[in-house]
This record gives sequence, C-alpha cells and structure tokens, in this order.
Amino acid sequence: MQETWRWFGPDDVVPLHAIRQAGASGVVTALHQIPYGSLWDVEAIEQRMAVIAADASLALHWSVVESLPIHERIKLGEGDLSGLFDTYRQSMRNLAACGIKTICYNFMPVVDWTRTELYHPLPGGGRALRFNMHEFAAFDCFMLGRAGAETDYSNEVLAKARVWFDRASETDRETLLASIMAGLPGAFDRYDIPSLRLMLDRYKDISRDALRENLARFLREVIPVAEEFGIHMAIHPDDPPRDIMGLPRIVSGADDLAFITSTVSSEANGITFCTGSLGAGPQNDVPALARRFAGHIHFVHLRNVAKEPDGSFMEADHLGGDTDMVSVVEILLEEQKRRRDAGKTGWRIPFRPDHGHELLDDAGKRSFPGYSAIGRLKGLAEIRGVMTATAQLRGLPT
Ligand code: DNO
Repeated sequence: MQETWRWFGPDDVVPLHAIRQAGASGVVTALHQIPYGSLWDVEAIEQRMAVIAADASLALHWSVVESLPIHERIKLGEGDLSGLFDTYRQSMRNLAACGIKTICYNFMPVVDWTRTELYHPLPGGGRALRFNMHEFAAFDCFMLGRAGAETDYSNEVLAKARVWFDRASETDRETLLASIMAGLPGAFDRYDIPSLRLMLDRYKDISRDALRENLARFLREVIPVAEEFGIHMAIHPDDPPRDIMGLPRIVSGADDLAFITSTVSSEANGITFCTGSLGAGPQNDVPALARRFAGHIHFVHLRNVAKEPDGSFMEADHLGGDTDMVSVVEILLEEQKRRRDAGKTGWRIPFRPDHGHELLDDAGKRSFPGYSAIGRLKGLAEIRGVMTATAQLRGLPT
C-alpha cells in the first residue's frame, strides 16, 4: 500500500521532513485557507505542490486531497446550487490537471469528527483523544439546550451529564465547546453556541432520507466529471458513526455505504475506509465492512478505538482497541492483489496512519489534535510491520 501522511500545510508544526523520516512518501493535504464553496484554482494547487516538492531529496508528492469540502448549502439542499456544483467540479478538474486524482470528502452536517476531550492522559505521560458520552450529553442538553435532546440519551448518561454540568466551571464548558469544534480544519469560524443553534435550526426539516437525497444529488452532479478525468472520489465515514445533536448522519455503517455505492454505480464513486470512525460504532464489524466494500475503497485511514458500553470511546493504540487491524490489513492487501492481477494501473491503495497519541517530545508542540509526529510515526511503523509480515506470509504484494 502507498504510505501517506496528513500534512496541514505550511502552518503545520510537523514539517515535511518528518514525513520522510517516518517513511511515508505520499502527502495528504488540502488548501485549508480556501473557504468552503470557493474555487481551488490551478495556481493555488501548483503553489502547494511546489512547497511539497521543494526539497527534492525528500521525494514527497501530493497524493490525496483531504478534504475538498462540501458547502453546507449542498448538504442542506438549500436554494440554487448550480454555482456551487460548478465550482466543485471545476476544483476537481483543476486537481486532475495537476495530477491529483484521489479526493476525500465527507457529508457530515455542521461538524466534522467530534471528541469531548483532546488531551486525555495516558499511563506514562502521553495523551489521547476521547469521546465521553456524558460530556457530549451535557453539551447537547444543558449548554446547547436543544429541545428534546434528553430523549437521545440513557438515564444513566443523563444523570452523569447533570453531575458534570453542575460541577463544571466556565472554563470547563469553554474547553468542552472548543474540543467539540476542533474537528473542523481550515478556513472556518468555529461555531459558538448561538451560531451553532442557528445552524442546527437550518437542519430542522432535514430528515435522514432528505439528507441521503442531497448526497445522491451531489454524487449525480460530480461523479460524471470524476469519471471523465479519472478521479477517485472517496467519501469519509461519520465520526462518531451516529446521529448527533439531532442531525442525521448517513455515512455510518453497512446500509449507508451500500446506498452510497449503489446510488451512482461507478468506480469513481468510492469510499475512504476509516477504521477508527467506523470502529466507534457498535453496529459495525470493521473487517466485514472492509471485505464487503473492498472494491470501492480508494483511500484508507488506519487507527483503532476502544468502545465503552455507554457509547464513549477512546482512541487506542493502532493495533490495540476493538478492531482487528491484522484482518483489515489482510483484506486490503488481497484487494490490491486483485486490482494488480486485473491489470489496473495505480493498484496500490493509499493509506495513512490516522490520529496518533501525543507521545514523548510531541508534548507542547501544538500540533493539530490527533496529528502529532511521534504518535503517528509509531502507528505507521506498527502498521507497516503488520503489512510486511502479512504480505510475506500470504504471498501478497505490498
Ligand atoms: C479526522 C479526519 C476527518 C476527515 C474528514 C474528511 O481526523 O479523518 O476530519 O479529514 O472528515 O472529509
């Protein structure tokens, strides 16, 4: 598989040479400075490519876009969308013209990945991302005060949420809001409580089916262009894979992936197989999903989570946690072999170690939450070990 590494651009405190030292060659990045819904022009794309290629000794190249974001109005199906679709398609063409043909995106309404704790202490001194169901409930029910929110949580979770909220200081509440908003990268103003309420209000009439239809419409609008230019679109699953804050989420499990891949049936219409996002859902058997949707996987995020009965979860070591990573890797290597044997060019699937713990000298570096250097380097090294061993034992190409 092609080893890649997410890099947030020149502001990322983890520099390009760290990617080379970690052993990856593909860079996963986005033009985060460009607001959602605006054009990625060739000049801006080339500028970023030049930065990545500036030190030729690193031998890095921009291999995957993560993400080409979808404007909220497309998710809402609000108003005349022709201009937004035109712009999205033009950004795709521009990327293809520059040779970048794998595009990751998501269809999560309002927020992206969501955690309640960005710095949960680990034994021995590292830190990890966590999702505490009671804190999320406290946010939803008592800070946001969303009507009817209580019905989404068990009595036990609500009781714990109440205790948390009553004890929380103003700073605790601000930290919780900031943690929940931390998943939105890029040129985006983080929501505060009033603006979040307004945004949720815009979604009040959007049912699961309506949101699905809006995604289907998006696919019908962009997949033909992807086909024409040899682009692989790769939708990222919801994280966590469940409805949140009353918002429907439609990329959370097997039925959703089946809907997406069948609604516009095309090789260009694929998925980002994120073991961490899918793995946080008790409904998901991650290796079974990998097997079922293998043919649609264009990009892979490998990480692991340990789930708890109340819906909370913790980001675990890449080979720890609930997902059998060895099985997933084996399935992906088999899929690659199938593609190679079928004579496909570009049969190697790009993957990246997703999220890492903050370890050792990562502390105090102010890297993006989940995107520390050493934590990810450890994850990548472990996964590379599994891949090498599996490939050798099973006679599969890496
Ligand atoms: C989290 C990431 C996501 C992902 C987007 C893709 O760390 O995996 O933020 O980039 O959801 O659109």
